[in-house]
Amino acid sequence: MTDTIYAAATAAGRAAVAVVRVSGPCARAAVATVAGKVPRPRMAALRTLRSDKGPIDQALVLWFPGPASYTGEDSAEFHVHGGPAVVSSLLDLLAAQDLRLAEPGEFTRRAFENGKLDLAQAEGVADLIEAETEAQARQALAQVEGALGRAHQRWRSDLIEALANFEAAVDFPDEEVPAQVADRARPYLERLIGELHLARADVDRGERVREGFRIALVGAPNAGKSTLLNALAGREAAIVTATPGTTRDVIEVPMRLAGYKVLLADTAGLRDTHDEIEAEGVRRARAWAAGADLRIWVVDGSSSAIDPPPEELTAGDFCVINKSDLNPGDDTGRALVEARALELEMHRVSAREAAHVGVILAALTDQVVQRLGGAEPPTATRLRHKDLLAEALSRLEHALAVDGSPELAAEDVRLAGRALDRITGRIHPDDVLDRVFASFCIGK
Ligand SMILES: Nc1nc2c(ncn2[C@@H]2O[C@H](COP(=O)(O)OP(=O)(O)O)[C@@H](O)[C@H]2O)c(=O)[nH]1
Ligand SMILES: [Mg+2]
Repeated sequence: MTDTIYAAATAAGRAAVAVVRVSGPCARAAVATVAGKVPRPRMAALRTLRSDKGPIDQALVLWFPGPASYTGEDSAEFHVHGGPAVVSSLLDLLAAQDLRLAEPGEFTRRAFENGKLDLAQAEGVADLIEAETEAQARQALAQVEGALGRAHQRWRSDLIEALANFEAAVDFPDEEVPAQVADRARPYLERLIGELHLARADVDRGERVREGFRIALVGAPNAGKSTLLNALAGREAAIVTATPGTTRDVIEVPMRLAGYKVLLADTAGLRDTHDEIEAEGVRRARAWAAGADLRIWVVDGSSSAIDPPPEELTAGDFCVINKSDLNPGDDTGRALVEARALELEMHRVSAREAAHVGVILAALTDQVVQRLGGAEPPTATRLRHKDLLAEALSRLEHALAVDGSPELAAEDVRLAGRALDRITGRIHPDDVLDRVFASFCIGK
């Protein structure tokens, strides 16, 4: 028989209310022992919780008989006063019965195993708990509501049509007809391949929304990168000095722009150096910049010797000519020409002027919204999804390519279907499940 599990669903510490949940075959007995009369299903009831030493608390008790519960099993919730002593007395009381403390994510894992949600929805639950920004929450909620599962249903019906045609071709006795029958699979495969390509491309957007859009400040020492970072972040996150080579580590500052999570990074000034520590800083700066979604090349507009643009820059990145409060240096014109050739978005500012910094902030916000926004949140949002989409795509493209052999094509389509099934967990290797649910907190 399955264990009955319990855990605090709310974070530890002092709070107005804490929620303790129980799920499994002994849930009803646990409620009866702790709270006396079991409340009517799904109706909150005020009960005094008691141990054999006396009353513990007055609590709201909810009883959810399975299968119409979150986990699909008999479950219950105790809403108690959120003091650490009350919560720990209740947990002790449950432990003294035949109940076991839940593993991280075990409630949701049971919900998955009882068919209450698919694996992508369970991942959405974890993302919703982690969500710090509106965009993250919107995307996670779409996933909890089964957006990926619905896409999977559509993909499956195309797969089944294609497979049926290949199999009919295999079974055809007449030598001439199979090719024509197999040809009927083609439009289904082509449509499916198109959709999977779109979904795979969208994973990058989904990942950025989840993990944060990465913006790197790069440029020569003393250009004003740290000053600009502090001004954009609205706090002194990085040290600013007149000594070139002050910033050595990558300093990441999380920000929120238009409801999206953004990571803004200050990096070591790019220059050749014999200082071992600074050289490592330059290496890290370049690596971070190369992996970023947007780079801001900061140039000291008062300098008479400006280094050529860093190699990591790509079209659409920003070029900020800084220190506009000082006289322009002899080299500024050349930097402008080079930036234009690279199709960078140009801004001439002083990082010390709040109004100028506001302009940069607005321009960055535009970029983030342009690149991450969209009418619909992305359906596939994780590397796990992307890998499986890529596997399905390569099978399907192979199926289209193996001309004249419906047997081989049918096998490819079947393997593609298996890859897609693993996205929603219709087929679920245990190690994948362990990994997905291990990222949860206890009590969810
Ligand atoms: N006049 C002027 N000085 C600036 C401006 N921005 C930064 N600085 C100064 O330039 C020096 C180097 O700035 P810092 O932010 O440490 O440059 P980093 O090496 O690129 O991080 C510091 O003394 C700053 O105060 C600006 O817009 N105008
Ligand atoms: Mg610096």
